[in-house]
Amino acid sequence: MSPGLHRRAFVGSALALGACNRRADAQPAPISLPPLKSIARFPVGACIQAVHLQDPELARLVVEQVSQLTPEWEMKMEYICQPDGSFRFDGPDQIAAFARTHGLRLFGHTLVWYDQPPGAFANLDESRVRFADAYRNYILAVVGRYRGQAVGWDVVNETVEDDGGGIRDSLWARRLGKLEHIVLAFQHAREADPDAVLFLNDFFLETHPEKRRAFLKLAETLLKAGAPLGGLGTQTHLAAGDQKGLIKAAIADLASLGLPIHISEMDVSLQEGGSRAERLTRQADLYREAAEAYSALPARQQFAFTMWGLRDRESWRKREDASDAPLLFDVNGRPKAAAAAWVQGLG
Ligand code: 9MR
Repeated sequence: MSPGLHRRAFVGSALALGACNRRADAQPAPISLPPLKSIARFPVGACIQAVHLQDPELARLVVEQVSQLTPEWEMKMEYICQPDGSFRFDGPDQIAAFARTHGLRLFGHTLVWYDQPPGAFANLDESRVRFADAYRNYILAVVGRYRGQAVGWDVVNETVEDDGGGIRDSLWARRLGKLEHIVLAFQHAREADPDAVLFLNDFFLETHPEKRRAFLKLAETLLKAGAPLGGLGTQTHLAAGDQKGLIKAAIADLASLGLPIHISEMDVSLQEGGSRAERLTRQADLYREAAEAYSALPARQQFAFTMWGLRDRESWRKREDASDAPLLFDVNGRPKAAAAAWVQGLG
C-alpha cells in the first residue's frame, strides 16, 4: 500500500465514523489513526518535560507518535543557570537519555530569550567575569553538552517586537548590543557544535504580517553579517478564531529565503471562536491547513513539525485555562478530530 493510500484510508474511516455519530447524536466515535510519524514525510516533534516521562502512558504515546523531542523548559536559562552562576543539567539530561534510548531526535530550546535573564547574569560581578565571556561560556557549555545529539537549536527566541518595530529590549541587547548579541549567540553555538542547525524562532508570524516582515528582515541581516543562521522557526501558537489562510501565507513567505523551516510549537487554543463545537471544527481546520502548508514545502526545507505537547492534559494553555484543549490528543491520549485533520492535511 502506498503511504498516500494508507493515510487516506485511515482518515476516511475516522471522518466517516465521526459523521455517523453526529447523526446518532452519540459520543464521538473513537478515532483510529496510524502513528503520526509513520505517515509524515518529515520529522514530527513534541515538547516534553522530564517529569512527564515518568508517566508510562505518556512516554508510550510519545515513542509511538513522534520522532523528535524538544525540552519544554529544562533547556532554558531559568532552569540551567543557578543563582550562584553554576549550571544544572539533570532535567535536560533525562530527556536526552530518553531520546537516545528510543531513537528520537533531540532539539535544543532555547539559548537566548529576552524573557529569561537569570539573576546570575543580571548581577554578574564584571570585575571578576566579563559579561561577554559569561555569555559565551553559557552557550558553549549548553550546546557543547549535547553536541552530536541535538540536531538543532533555537538559538535566539522571540526577539522581534510584535508590531514589527525591530529587536526587543533585553538584558542581552543592553549589555552586548541589539544585533550584536544575536550574531554572537549564533557564532558561539556554531563554535560549540559545527553540525547542529541553528534557528531564529518566534511567535505571531502567522497573525502579524508586519512582525513576519521584520523577522525575515532580521534573518537577512544576520546572514549578511555572517551569522551561521541555518533555519527559521515559527512557533504557530494559534487560536481557533484565527482566520483561514494565515498559516499558508506565512509558511510560503518564511520559506522564501530558502532556509529550512521548523513549525516549532504548534497548538490551537479553544479560548476564542464561537461555540465549543465550532471551535473544535476550526481547530481541526487549522491543523489541517498547517499540515498542508508544511507538506507543500520542498523536502530540503522541511526540518520538522513540532506540536507544543501531545496530550491536552500537559498543555501550558490548559494550565492557564482548565477548559482549553489545544493539542491533537485528548487528556487521555486519544486522537481528536484535529489529529485526523492533521493527517488528512499531509495529502
Ligand atoms: O510551555 C512552556 C511552559 O511550560 C513554561 O513554563 C514557559 C516558561 O519557560 O514556557 C512555555 O513554552 C514557551 C516556549 O518556551 C516559547 N514560546 C512560547 C511557549 C509557551 O509560553
